[in-house]
Amino acid sequence: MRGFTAGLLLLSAVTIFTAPPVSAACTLPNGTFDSDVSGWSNFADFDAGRGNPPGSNHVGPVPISNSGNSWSDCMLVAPGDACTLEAEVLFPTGENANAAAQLGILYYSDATCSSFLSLEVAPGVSNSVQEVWLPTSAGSVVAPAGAQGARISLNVIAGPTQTANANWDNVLLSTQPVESVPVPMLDPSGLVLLAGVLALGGLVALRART
Ligand SMILES: [Ca+2]
Repeated sequence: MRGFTAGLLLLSAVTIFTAPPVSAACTLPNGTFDSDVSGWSNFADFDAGRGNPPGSNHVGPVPISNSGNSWSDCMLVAPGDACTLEAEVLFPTGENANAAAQLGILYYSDATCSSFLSLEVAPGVSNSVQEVWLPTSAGSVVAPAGAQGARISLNVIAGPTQTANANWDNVLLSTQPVESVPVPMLDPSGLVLLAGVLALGGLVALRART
């Protein structure tokens, strides 16, 4: 019985230490804008006609040579929280070139998102392609040391000659544990085997010389 209990304890310990980290912070309310832009502020403007499927967050018009952001409400995070961040963006027709959009996440050192800490962004998306939903991803984003709050940023950047507009949809923050890059290493038995091969090689070389 003691052995059985010890086994259970060992199994529990193994379960605890091998379970992947699950971040409660990797959830974003209303990233699909099905019926409104609740949970988003600043440039947040609901567009019922556009979307993939219908319903999206229209950001704009952003003034010439400026940038405008729609921000999600402040989310609670903890240092080390790792999530993947992705979305889709569409530039309407009739926009001049030189406008762009960029998905990002802002981290704050407080739970009300008032003290900015750092920013992670996806590569910028050019508006050279219009009326097409373009996927964009910031990949895996990790809350830095000291982070307590975070906001998603749906950014639109206007060029020097015309205001800019873009629609955002399917903003998704999901649990994605950061996988460490495996370092190629030989295990001890491999090292023994390697030592044996080297010794044999040396022996063969010596015999060939004599
Ligand atoms: Ca939608």
